[in-house]
Amino acid sequence: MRIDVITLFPDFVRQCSEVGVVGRAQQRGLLQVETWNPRDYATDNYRTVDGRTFGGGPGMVMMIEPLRALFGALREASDEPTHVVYLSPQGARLTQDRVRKLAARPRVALLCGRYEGVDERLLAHEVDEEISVGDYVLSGGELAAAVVIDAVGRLQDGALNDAQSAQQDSFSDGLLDCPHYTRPETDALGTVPPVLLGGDHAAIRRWRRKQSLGRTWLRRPDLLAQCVLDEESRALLDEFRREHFAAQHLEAGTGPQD
Ligand code: 4GX
Repeated sequence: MRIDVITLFPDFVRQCSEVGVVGRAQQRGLLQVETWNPRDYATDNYRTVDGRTFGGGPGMVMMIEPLRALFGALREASDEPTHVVYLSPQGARLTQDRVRKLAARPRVALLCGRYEGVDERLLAHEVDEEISVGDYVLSGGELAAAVVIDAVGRLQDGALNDAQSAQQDSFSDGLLDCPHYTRPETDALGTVPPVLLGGDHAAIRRWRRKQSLGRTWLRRPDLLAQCVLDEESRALLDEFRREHFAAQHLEAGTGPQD
């Protein structure tokens, strides 16, 4: 897959995508990240890319002309159609579902806005999808683009090894991840749940599933509401809830009848 990033800060975006799993995916030729700087397509001596906002008020807006020329060059340079994404808080929330759909495309372009954003006419003409990484305001689209590159890059075939397999991710089944432990077995901070030390793989699978369900119930009831649970899952979640309430009552020094 190829990702083209349109940004006034190409070095920053490139550096973000060169580390870890996604950096390795690039080295292995599974992912190609290229940057395009609107400043290179400005035509005046000052290489202007922004203008004052019509209607008054503070802030600057990224102008049509450099971006029109840039998109012309970008589309000229690609043999396949490019799916263009604009990163902004007005977009649809990025979910693992959207990540999967983007990851399946051969070419995606990420448009990073600075200042107050991009002239709306350019957006209407060039952008296929507007995405937000969350309900907060960044100072530009670059970090949001880096989030998309990371989440999409690690899903490319061959990017993850077996241990990291995307099958094991939280969200792959719509639930949060279970807790994880490593050596030592006993520590001043506590002991590892005994079931994980026993080698009963069916019991371990059930424990992990139960923790995933329970944590999702406690922390993200909105996600749980989206899940269709089979009979085993419902039983495991019931078990988790009963244990959770029992532990709460112990903590409060009261019984369920109080
Ligand atoms: N998820 N930002 C875009 C420029 C901007 C300003 C106003 C449209 C209107 C963001 C996010 C995000 C900051 C990127 C503002 N665009 N992007 N930028 N949250 O906060 O994606």
